[in-house]
Amino acid sequence: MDYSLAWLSYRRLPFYEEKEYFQKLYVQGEDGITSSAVYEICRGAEEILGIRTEIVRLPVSVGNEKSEVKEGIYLFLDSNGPSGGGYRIFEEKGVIWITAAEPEGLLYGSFELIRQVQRERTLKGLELLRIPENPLRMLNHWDNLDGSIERGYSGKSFFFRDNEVLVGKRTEDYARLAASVGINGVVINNVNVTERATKLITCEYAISLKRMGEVFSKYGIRLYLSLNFAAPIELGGLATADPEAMEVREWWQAQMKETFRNIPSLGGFLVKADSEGRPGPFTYDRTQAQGANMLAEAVKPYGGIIIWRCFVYNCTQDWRDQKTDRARSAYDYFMPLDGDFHENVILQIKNGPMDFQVREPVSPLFGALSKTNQILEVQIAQEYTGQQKHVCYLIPQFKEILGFHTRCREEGDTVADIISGRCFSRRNCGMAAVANTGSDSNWTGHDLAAANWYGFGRLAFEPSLSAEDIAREWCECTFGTNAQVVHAVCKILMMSWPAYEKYTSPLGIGWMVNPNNHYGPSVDGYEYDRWGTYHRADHLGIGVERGKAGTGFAQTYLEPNASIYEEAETCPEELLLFFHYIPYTYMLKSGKTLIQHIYDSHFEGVEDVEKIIGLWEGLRELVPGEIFDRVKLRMEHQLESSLEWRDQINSYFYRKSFIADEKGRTIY
Ligand code: BDP
Repeated sequence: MDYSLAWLSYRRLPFYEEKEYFQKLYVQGEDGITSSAVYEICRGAEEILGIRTEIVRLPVSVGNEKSEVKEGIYLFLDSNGPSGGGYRIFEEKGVIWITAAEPEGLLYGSFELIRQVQRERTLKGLELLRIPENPLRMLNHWDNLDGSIERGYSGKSFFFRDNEVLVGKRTEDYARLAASVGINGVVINNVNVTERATKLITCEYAISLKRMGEVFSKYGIRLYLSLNFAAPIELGGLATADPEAMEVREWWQAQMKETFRNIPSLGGFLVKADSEGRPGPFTYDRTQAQGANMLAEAVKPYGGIIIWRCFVYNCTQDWRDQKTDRARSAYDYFMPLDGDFHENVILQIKNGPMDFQVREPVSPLFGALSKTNQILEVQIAQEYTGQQKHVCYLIPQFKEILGFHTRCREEGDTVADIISGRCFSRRNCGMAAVANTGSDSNWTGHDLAAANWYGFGRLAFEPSLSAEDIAREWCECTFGTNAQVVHAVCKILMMSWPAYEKYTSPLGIGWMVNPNNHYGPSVDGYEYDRWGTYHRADHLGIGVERGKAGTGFAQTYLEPNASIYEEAETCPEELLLFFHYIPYTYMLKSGKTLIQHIYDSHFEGVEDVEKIIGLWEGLRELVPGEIFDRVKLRMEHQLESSLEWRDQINSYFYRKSFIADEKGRTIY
C-alpha cells in the first residue's frame, strides 16, 4: 500500500457491507469544486470499496420530484441548504443526500462521507449537519523560495525550489489533504519575505502562481502571499515605503492591479511588519493601522484582505531591564488602535503573548479588542514542542485556548466565540496555523505529527469536537479501526503534550531552549540575551514578576482574570512562573514545594515517554512496518532528549537552590 497520502491513503475494506450506495452518483453542477467532490467520492469508492461509480448528470430541478430519485448518492446544491461551507448528509430509503448551498459544502460533505466509510461506520440512517464555525481556516507556510522552510521539520518546501514555484502532483495532493479537513486559505511563503520572495507579486511569477491558485480553487482553497512592506523601495525603486506618502500609495495601487490581474484567485496578503528586523510603518513614525489600512485600500477593489500580524515587539531588549516586558508588547501596540482598522484588515494574533511555548496564557488582546477583525494564530510546526522528533499532539492545547473565557461579556466570551465572529458580529475572522508539512514522503516527518495537521483543520471547522474525538478520527482514517491500535495511538497522543510539558521548562516559564534552533535544553541560553525571554532564576526562586509590583502585564486582562493572575495564590499553577517570581520553598496546592514539583515532574515526564514507547511497541504487528520503524526511531530519540532535559533542568535547580530531592534520586 502507498502511505504517501497521510489520512487519505485509503485501505481496502472488502467486507464493508454498504457498497451499494456507491454504484451511482447523481450530480447537477459542473463547476470546479463540485467536480472535485465527484472525484473524491469516486476515488474513495474505488480505492476503499473497489467500486467504479457511475456518474449521472442531472438537470438542475431534480430533487424536488422525489419520485424520480433512484438509489445512490446525490450531490445536491440547494439554496436553502446549509451555507458558508456547511453541508447536510442524510440517508433515506437507499439514497444518500449531500446538500449544501455552495459547492464547498458539497466537497466537505463528500470528504465526510468517505471518512464515514474509512471509519467503517454504517451509512444507513445517517444524518449529519455541519456548518464551519470559523469563516477563515488557514495554513501559513514559512517556505522560502530557495526551497528551505523556516522552522520546517519535515524536509524541503514543495511550493518552491531554486527560486521557482512548483505546481504539480504534490500541489494537488496537498490541496486534497488540506480541503479534506476544511482548510480554505493557504499562505505559501514565509512571513520573513526575502528579496527574492518580494518578487512573488510581480509578473515574473504570474503564470505559476495563477496555476497554483487554480489547483487550490478547485478544492475551495484561496491562495495568499506574504508581503514585504518595503516592496515600494525594493521593487519600485522609491526612496520610501511611508504608508502616508502619495507615491507609495500609488505604487501599491498599481502593483495590486497587476498582481490581481495576474492571479485572479488571490485572496490577499499576510504581513509581518516591524518585527524581528522586518520593515514596517514604525520606520516612518506611522502606526500599525496606517500601514495596514494603506495596503487594505490597495487590495480592496479586488476583494482582497490584509492579514496583519500582531507579533510586534522589540527584539533588541536589555536583559537587565526588569520593567520592559515582551509579553506586553502586542497589547500595548494594538489595543489603542481598536476600531481603527478597515473592514478588510484582520489582525492575526498569536495564541500567547510570547511565542508558541509549550504553555502560555492566552493573549490579552482576545476579549480586549472588540472593534477589530481577528484571527487566532497557532503553530503546528513544533518549533518549541519537540520539532516533530518528539510526539506532541497539540489539539488539547488549542482546545484550552479556544475555551478560555476572556470575560469581555457575561456569556459567549471565549476565544472561540471571538474568532468565529459570533461575539462581536464579524465576518472576517478565523484561525491560522503555522504549517508542519514538507517534502518528506509522509508530509510531516513524524508520522504522528500528521494528527496536528488533521486536527487543526478539523478543530478550526468544528471547535466543539474534543481532542480525543479528533485523535480517534485521525487514527481510524490513518491506521484503520482495530480497537487495540486506536486505543494505543489515542493514548499516546493524549499523553504527549502533558509529557512534553513535564520534562521541559516548568510552570509556564518557557524558553529554556538552545538559542536559534530552539531544540533541546539550555536553561540560560536566552537568559542574558536580547530577546525578552527570561526566567530570572536565582538561588532563592524563579519566575517573572508580571503583577503590579513587576511589569503589570497581569493587569492587561479583563476582570476577574486580571485579579486572578495578579496573586500567586489564585494564579493557575501551570502559569505560576509566567506571572510571578516564586521561592523554591513555596508550597503548591499539591502540598509539594515548588522545587520538589520541578524534580518530580521532570522524572514523571521521562516515565511518560517510556510509557509512550511501551504503547507503541505493542503495535509492532498492527501498523505498517515502515511507519512502525520510523516512529520507533523518533521515540527512542525522544527518550534520550527527555533524559537530557530532565537532568539539565533538575541539576540546574539543585545547584541554584541547594535543596535536595526528597526522594533521594540522582540529580547531578
Ligand atoms: C518565531 C520563529 C521565527 C518566526 C517568528 C514569527 O522563531 O522563525 O519568524 O516566530 O512568527 O517563533 O514571525
